[in-house]
Amino acid sequence: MPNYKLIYFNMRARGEVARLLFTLAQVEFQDIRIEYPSEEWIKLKPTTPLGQLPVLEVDGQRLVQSKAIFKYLAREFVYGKSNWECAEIDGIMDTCEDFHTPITPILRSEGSEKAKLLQTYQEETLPQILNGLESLVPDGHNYFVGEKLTVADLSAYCDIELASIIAEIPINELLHKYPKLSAIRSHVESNDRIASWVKTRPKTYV
Ligand SMILES: N[C@@H](CCC(=O)N[C@@H](CS)C(=O)NCC(=O)O)C(=O)O
Repeated sequence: MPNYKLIYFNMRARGEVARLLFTLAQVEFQDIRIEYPSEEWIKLKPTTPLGQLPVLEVDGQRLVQSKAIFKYLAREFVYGKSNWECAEIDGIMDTCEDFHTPITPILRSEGSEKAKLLQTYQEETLPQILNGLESLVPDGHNYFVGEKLTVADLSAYCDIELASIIAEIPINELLHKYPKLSAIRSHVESNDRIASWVKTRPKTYV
C-alpha cells in the first residue's frame, strides 16, 4: 500500500471527503492539519504547487486540487462499476462543487454586501443545487449511484453540511424538503466506519 499523506487545514471543508474515503476503505494515511491562519501556513504556502491546500502526497509524489484527489482515491478504493457509473458520480461531485464557489466571496465580504451575498446563497443558490441533487437520486434507491456508498454520497454529505453552516440554516431545516438527500445523509452517517470517524475526528467549525 502506498504511503499517503493528506495535507490540509484543520477543517473539514475541501479535505474531509478524502479523509472519509480513507476511512471507508480502511486505508492508513497521515492526516496533516495546518492551522489557518498561521505562521506555519505562511511558510508552507510558497512550497505548495498552487499556494493552496489540499495536497495529497502518494509515496512522495504530489497531487493538487481537491476533486482530482477525491477522484484518484475513489478510483483506488470505491468508484462506480462502469465508465457510465463513474461519469454519473463525477456529475454529482461537480454539482457539489457549486456549493463551494460562492463561499469565499461571502466570507471575504462585510456589512450589507455580505448580507446580500448570504441571502442569494440561502434563497437562490442552495435551493437550485439541492433540487438538482434530489432529482439525481434514483427513485427507490439509497445511494446516488449503484447499491453502495460512493464518493458521490460522501461529497454530498460533506458539502451539504458545509453549506448549512455557511448559510446559517440548521441541516434538518435545510433538508426538510429533500427526503432523498436526507436518506443519503442517514446512510452515510450510519456506516460504522464513518460514524466512528465522525465521533473521534477533531472538532472544527467547517
Ligand atoms: N480549487 C482548489 C481550491 C483550493 C482552495 O481554495 N484552498 C483554500 C482552502 S479551502 C486555500 O488553500 N486557502 C488558503 C490560501 O489561499 O492561502 C481545490 O479544490 O483544491
